[in-house]
Amino acid sequence: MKTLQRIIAISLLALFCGFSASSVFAQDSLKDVMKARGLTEKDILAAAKTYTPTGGRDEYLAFASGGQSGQVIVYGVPSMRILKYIGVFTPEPWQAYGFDDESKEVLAQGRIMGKDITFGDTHHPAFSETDGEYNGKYLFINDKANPRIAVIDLHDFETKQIVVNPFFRSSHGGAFVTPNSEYIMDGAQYAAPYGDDFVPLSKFNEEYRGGLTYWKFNMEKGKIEPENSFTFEMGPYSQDLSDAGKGISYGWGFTNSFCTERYIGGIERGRPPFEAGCSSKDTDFMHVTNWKKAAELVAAGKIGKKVNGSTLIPMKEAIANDLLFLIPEPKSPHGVDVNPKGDKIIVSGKLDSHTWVYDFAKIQKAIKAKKYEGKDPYGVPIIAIKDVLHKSVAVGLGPLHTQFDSKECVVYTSIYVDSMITKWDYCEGKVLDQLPIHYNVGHLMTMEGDSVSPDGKYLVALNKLAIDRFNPVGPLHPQNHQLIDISGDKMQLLYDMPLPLGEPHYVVAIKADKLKPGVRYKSGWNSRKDEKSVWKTRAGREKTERTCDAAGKCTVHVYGTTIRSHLTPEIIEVTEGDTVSVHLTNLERAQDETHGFAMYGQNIQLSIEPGKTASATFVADKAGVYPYYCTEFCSALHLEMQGYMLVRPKGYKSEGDVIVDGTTYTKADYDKQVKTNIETQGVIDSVVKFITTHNYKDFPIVVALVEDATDQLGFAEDAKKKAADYATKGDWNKAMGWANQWWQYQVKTADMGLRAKTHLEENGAVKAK
Ligand code: K7E
Ligand code: CUA
Repeated sequence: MKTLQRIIAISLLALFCGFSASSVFAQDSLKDVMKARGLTEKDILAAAKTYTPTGGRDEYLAFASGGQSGQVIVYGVPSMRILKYIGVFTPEPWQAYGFDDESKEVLAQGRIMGKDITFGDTHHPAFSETDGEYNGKYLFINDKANPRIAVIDLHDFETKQIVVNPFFRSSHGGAFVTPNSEYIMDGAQYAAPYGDDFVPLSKFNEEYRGGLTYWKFNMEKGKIEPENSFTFEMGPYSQDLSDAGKGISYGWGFTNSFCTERYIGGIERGRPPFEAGCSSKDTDFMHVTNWKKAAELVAAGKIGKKVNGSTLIPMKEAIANDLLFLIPEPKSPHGVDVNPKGDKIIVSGKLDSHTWVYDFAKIQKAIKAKKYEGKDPYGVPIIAIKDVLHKSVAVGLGPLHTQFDSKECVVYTSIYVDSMITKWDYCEGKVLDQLPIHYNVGHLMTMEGDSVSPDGKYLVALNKLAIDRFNPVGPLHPQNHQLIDISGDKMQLLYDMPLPLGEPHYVVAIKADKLKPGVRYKSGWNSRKDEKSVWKTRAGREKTERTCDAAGKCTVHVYGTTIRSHLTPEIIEVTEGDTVSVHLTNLERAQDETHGFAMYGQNIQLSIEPGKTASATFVADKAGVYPYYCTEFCSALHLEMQGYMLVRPKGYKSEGDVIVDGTTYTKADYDKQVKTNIETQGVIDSVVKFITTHNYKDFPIVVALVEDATDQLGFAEDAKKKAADYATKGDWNKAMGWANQWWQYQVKTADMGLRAKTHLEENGAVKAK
């Protein structure tokens, strides 16, 4: 691949040079370029703050919800370069997510009422935390349309688990974590009856319910444990988003809600629509829950009942045990955010130009004194706003979400209607700065902004509309993520990034050096289960097994391997009607040497990263010839990485079926090839000498390359032996074939050796003493 890349790069360069006479690329002074491209000094400054030189890395990695794509989008900050899409609720062919057997099992965990749901409306990603700091281990994200939460392992950026909420019919209010990821908070939005039974809308107030689930997360196992999770039954209000308490509010959770009018629409029946009925009251309710005490009571068997393998805490029990309270909130609120210290809770009302700041100490005081202004229709105590409000600040029209700065008391609130970001001081209650954005911002995000120690530095505005910001691409516009410098007193807009995959509601960013993803799996690894695959196959142990049951149903298991540049086996023979399971183990240890596997007409595609074992199961229901091949351009002879699956008709009688080579070779051909190989070995030896006489062990990249090269050379030895054996027998075709294979391994060794040598030369390696 590298050689080809080089050739391609050179041709591209030639193209550029040929056309560059009138373009900006030929200019060499900054002034000329600015003039040619119409750039101002401010543009250049913004560019300098985001531009990441070739080969450079970003300081932060952002994990954005992929909205309707059901995926997660990973990009760097400040460069805003997209690095990865992670398949979560939706099949993603490149990663073979939803195509290999292993990931199909993960997606199957998200089935609802027996149906495959291959779409997700992802909204809120959240990092796992330790003591309120992002620990870089896991990412959680919800699916609003189908009440599900997924767990993504940040060791390999793969989705490992999906859980379906046992009570809700939607899940807007996930995923928000408690400070040690003890629990993942997940609120319903659309009230519905618990369970699958039909309940008429006339029983809305009595039998429709909202709720808040605390999913138990086991950090060691990296798994959500539904059996240890519990759900608060709540009134049929539209529970919106949540945030967990921290610091002095540790152990508590806050969930805002709207439509506490409990209005049911019916515009077609002449009733006012939802939007009118759900915005009639001046205030809605924030739900305050004591998860720590609830967990203890559930564990002690004092409250809760087991339903669908999980625990439900009926409202009556929550009220009786002081676990659930309500506090009025500004009209039609959206989002709730606890400050890093944990003593203030901030809520904005979409239809109120004010953002309200609550004081946790005052909330505690009211609860202790049992000082309530009344109860809601379900008996939940309501704490009076005047008893707990710290400030109410006019921040702009249509305020939504709030994020925190590294400076104490400083926050940023997204202003939807006014299309701007307001920077303000929630301690003093005064506005500090306002910046227009483009257009209609939803969420916003600061670096590590949900942790107990936000970094400030940058803010990303997740704008709902892009309108005229990018080259037109038809009626469906990309989303616009705008990068804003917040390091100074005044916010400065730096960059517009189009995101064309769905509407990412929220994004979280983590310091890049907190992530330590691997580059290879342990050999023969089932990555989705994170254990050794039962289909692991070693080099030389490839085999095909066919077993039939009493009814005559037959299954063929192919235990295969991949390594540059061949798939083993290269011929698979099965009989029409067989169920075929191809299990491929990637024998590579080298970084970035992924192989793929696709086959004609079977909807099969695998992504087999170094060390991984992946499987594809299908029924070979039609006799015929099915070529298969590697789908990643892994090496110079990648195109030769191929094979045939032959599906014989039932009752097929072999006529000997001897394979005849298209070309016949002689001893002279063989001798010539061996001579080439010996010369190639000379090149390898000189490269090896260069490497080993330098301090290559100080360069981890080179050490890895050397390991890989040694590996390949080991295979070369084996091929060399086979060639010699066939030569002694005078089978020149096989001798020639294995001599060629010996050379192929040499070429791969030389390729890696040269890469290692270049790296040493470019990075100032010195001669070892
Ligand atoms: Cu779009 Cu968080 Cu679902 Cu606000 S939510 S914008
Ligand atoms: Cu392996 Cu292409």
